[in-house]
Amino acid sequence: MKGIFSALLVPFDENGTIKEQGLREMIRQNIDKQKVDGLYVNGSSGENFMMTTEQKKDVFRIASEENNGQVKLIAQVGSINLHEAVDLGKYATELGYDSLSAVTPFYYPFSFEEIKYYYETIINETNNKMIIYAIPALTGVSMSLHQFDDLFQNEKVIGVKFTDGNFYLLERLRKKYSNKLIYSGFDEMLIYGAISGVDGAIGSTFNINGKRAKQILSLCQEGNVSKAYDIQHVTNDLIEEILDLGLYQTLKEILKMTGIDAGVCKEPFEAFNPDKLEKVRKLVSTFDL
Ligand code: HMN
Repeated sequence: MKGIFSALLVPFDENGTIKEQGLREMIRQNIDKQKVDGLYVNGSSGENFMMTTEQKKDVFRIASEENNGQVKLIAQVGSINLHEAVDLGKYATELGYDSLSAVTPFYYPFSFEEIKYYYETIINETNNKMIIYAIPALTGVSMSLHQFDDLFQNEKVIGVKFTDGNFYLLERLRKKYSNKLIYSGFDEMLIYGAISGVDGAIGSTFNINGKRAKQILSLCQEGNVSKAYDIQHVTNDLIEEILDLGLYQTLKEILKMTGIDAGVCKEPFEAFNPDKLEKVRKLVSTFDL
C-alpha cells in the first residue's frame, strides 16, 4: 500500500454522464504510462461529491475491472450521508478494494465524537480497513494530534491521507505511528512530506506527472534531497501553470492531447476556455507529458 497513488480523474460528457471508455483509458495510462503504485478512486479529483450513488458505484466497478489486480486500489466512500458511505463501502469491499478511505464529514460543524462515530460505523458495517482523509482546507475539519491518537486506536484505521500543510503535525504523527500509513496529499508539497518520511502520496496531478512524483519520493527515501528538489521545482513549474489555468479542466485537456478521451468536468465547474489551448499544448511539450 506504499508509493504513488493517482487520485483518479473521471471523464464526463457535457450532460455529466461518465465516459466509460475514456475512464478505462485513464486507468490504463495511469498504470501503463505513469507507472503508479495504486489508484485512489472517487476522491475530490474524481468529482465524487457531484456524482449520484450509481455513478460512484460505476466508477468503483470500472476501475476494479480495468485494473484487474495490477495495482492497489483505495475506495474513497466518504459522504455526509453516512448511509451512502456505508453502502459504497460495502460495494467497494465486495469488489475487493484493498482499503476504504473516507473524507471527514463536512458542511455541518460535526463534533469530534460525531466524526469518530462516522468512521466507526463505516468500519464496523463494512469490516474493511480505513484511511482517514484529512483535507482541512476544503472541509474545515482540522484534527489535533490527540484526535488522531483516538482514531488510530482502532486497528482497522490503517492510515491517513494528509492533505495539509501542517508539517509539525505530520512530523508528530510520523514519529508516533511508524505502523500507520501516511500519504502526502498536496502534490506541490510532496518533497516536504517525503522528507518527513511519508509512506506515499495521493494526488490529482499524478494522472499526468506520476513519473516525476515517483522520483521525488524515491530520491528522498535514498537521502538525495537536492536531486529531489530539482524535480520538485520542475513539477511545481508545471503545477503552478495548471492551477492558473484551472486544475481539473487543465488536467483533462492535457490528457486529451495525449490521446485519452478525458471528457469535461461536471457542472457547475466551468468549461475549459479554448483560447487557452495553446498554453496547454506548450505544457505538454515543455514537460514531456
Ligand atoms: C482526491 O481526493 O482526489 C485527492 O487525493 C486530493 C489531492 O490531495 C488533491 N487535492 C485536491 O484536488 C483538492 C491534490 O492532488 C491537488 O489537486 C494538487 O496538490 C494540486 O493542488
